[in-house]
Amino acid sequence: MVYLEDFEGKNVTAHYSSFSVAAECDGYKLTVSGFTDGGAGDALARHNGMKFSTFDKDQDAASGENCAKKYTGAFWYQMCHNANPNGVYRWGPEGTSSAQGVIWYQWKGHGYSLKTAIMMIRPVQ
Ligand SMILES: [Ca+2]
Repeated sequence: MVYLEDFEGKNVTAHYSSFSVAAECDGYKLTVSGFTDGGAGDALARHNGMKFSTFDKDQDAASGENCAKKYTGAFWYQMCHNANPNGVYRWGPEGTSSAQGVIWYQWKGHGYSLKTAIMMIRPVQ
């Protein structure tokens, strides 16, 4: 479950019935499915099947740029993201530094940095 809060006191969730991360030799590839909307929208769909990228390990789908550097985060970047939970903490509307903050695009767009973003994972029973 992904739990998100904005600076206006609202909170939403996104649930996924399956979430797994592959081994280092597979680039920590993300496999996520079974979305149920709790108001947040499905930002992770775009990231399904992507490897995990950091500023010094570019494994994204964008040739010619480093998404982790460009968006000051580390994530399963594609070209580049609908979610950036490891981005810079920017206290809400971002202005010109769009999409570098704590972003969940399907809820607040690329220009709003969230107050809280928590990803909670538990083993399947
Ligand atoms: Ca790249």
